[in-house]
Amino acid sequence: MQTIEIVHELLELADILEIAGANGHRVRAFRNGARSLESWQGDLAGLVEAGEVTSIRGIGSSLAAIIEEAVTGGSSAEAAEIRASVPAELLEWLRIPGVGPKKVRAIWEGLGITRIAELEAALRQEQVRGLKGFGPKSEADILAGIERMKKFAGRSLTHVAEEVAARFLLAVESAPGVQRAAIAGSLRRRRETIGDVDILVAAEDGEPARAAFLGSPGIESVAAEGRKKCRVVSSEGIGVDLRIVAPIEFPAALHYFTGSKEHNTRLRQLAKDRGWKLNEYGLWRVADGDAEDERIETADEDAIFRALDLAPVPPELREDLGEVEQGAETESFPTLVEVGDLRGILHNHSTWSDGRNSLREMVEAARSKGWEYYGTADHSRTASYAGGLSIAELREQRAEVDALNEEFDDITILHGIESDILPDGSLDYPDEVLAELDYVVASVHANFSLDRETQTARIERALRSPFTTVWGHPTGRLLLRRDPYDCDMEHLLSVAAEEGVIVEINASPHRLDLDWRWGGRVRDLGVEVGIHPDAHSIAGIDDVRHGIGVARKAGLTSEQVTNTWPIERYLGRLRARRNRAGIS
Ligand code: DGT
Ligand code: CA
Ligand code: CA
Ligand code: ZN
Repeated sequence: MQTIEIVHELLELADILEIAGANGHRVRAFRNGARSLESWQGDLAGLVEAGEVTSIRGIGSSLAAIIEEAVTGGSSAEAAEIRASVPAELLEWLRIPGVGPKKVRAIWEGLGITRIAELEAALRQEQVRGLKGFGPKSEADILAGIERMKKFAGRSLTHVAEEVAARFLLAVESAPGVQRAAIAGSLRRRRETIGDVDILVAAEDGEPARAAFLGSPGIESVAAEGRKKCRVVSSEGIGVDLRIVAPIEFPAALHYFTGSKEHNTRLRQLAKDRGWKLNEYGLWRVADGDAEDERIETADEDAIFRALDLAPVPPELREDLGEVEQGAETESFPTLVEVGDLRGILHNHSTWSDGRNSLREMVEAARSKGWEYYGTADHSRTASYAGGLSIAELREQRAEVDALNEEFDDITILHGIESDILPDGSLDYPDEVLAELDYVVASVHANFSLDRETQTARIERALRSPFTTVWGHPTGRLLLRRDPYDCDMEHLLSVAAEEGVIVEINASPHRLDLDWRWGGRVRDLGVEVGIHPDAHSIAGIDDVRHGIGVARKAGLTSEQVTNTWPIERYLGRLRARRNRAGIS
């Protein structure tokens, strides 16, 4: 097992212990151990060999034994004993949003049920509200959680699907005879969640590609192993489809398997209107009677669009949300923003609040990418659970920012804060403190369930503050976990436009928020957008690529994305926002 897998194992054991009613010390020891193992950087296998696992802070001898067994591939007696202490079905309850080990224990103990179906029945029969700590509201919440879990069942976050896709692509790409290999489906369209991964291969002889695919590492089970069609389930639990086509079929197949289904239907109709036929094998002139249809040569996907008198549609836009009409009216689509366009990143965390790397390490990482500016925005004081900064700490941090700016002449560090939007819509520090900062990301982190009107008014107030530069993760959704809060987005986007507030595309794969579906509104209003990684570690910085996917899906060019701008223009943008409000 890799370190990260061991971390997950320890966290799961902690959950099981808590469900089993183990004492709090022991549960905490597992959680703390997992956390310190996660942040520990070194050669774990070497440490195990030397018998020095307990030298990691927070790892005692009992945890060390579990880790040692996990590293060497064995299974520890203690882990097995913990697992045996509760029915395994109970662990599935933890996938219900809003249900943690404490609730699982209480319901299991109170009603003696173990399966989710039984839980659902108990909730509907109002048996749970009688248990201590529960009421009609929590019953309704858990039921809603189960509904959501069902709705999301079988979908995965993009960063996980991406990793799986890369592994299988690598396996088939180098197989003998493979001329082209590509990722298609929702992943190529950069959807925010992925049902399954689709991989397409062009080869005259598909056998080597097929063998390479089925021999790829990380396969849980094989669902189909046909000559041209294979399907496996990866060890991450994600379905992976492989289609093998002849090289001449590749462009049409790539178009077909990229989808969306709705987009395909529109194009098939356009072909039909001309007496043609478009399918996964090609574009055809339909012949009369028994004669064979005649293939219309299309060297690549673009040629298919051109043949149908459409400008080639970028994959991200293929959702039948106006792209077919647009393609018919224009010669070419605007060039969508790319990762290489970025000149800086904003909204990042450091060890000053809940980040895992120091501010200096984060800045060094941004420098090494060649970016011109880096904006730090740790949590504000109300977010005490995330180590939010007091006024004194904010000023100390300013000193570090100044020193780093002094030290580096190839990158500008901007001092910001991610200010909680308080329940009444005010920001988290007095004006004179906010005025000391270079920028403010205003975000909702609590009070998600206000009614629509109150929530809208609350956020509007924050957007109208002259100190608010950026509206952070605007809808508040957590993909596959939490729906957006109820508010009038349409109105709030117009407020952002009016006030000159930058609307964030939060690139964390758990958020991808602003939702790309607001792209049309954003473009109509001329709202400016910032693609921000919300990085909590150096590795998190690379999440910007997911944000780029969202921005492309929203149809945005680099011009509308503020952090593609040169530093002077960006600083001018920050100044203009403040000047308008008469703050210097
Ligand atoms: P997913 O996997 O749910 O995230 O979404 P997709 O879009 O990847 O869907 P998937 O994997 O079922 O199929 C991949 C593409 O294949 C899909 O986007 C369009 C094409 N396709 C699949 N089934 C049909 C169909 O019945 N009709 C048409 N026109 N296209 C289809
Ligand atoms: Ca798919
Ligand atoms: Ca599929
Ligand atoms: Zn946040």
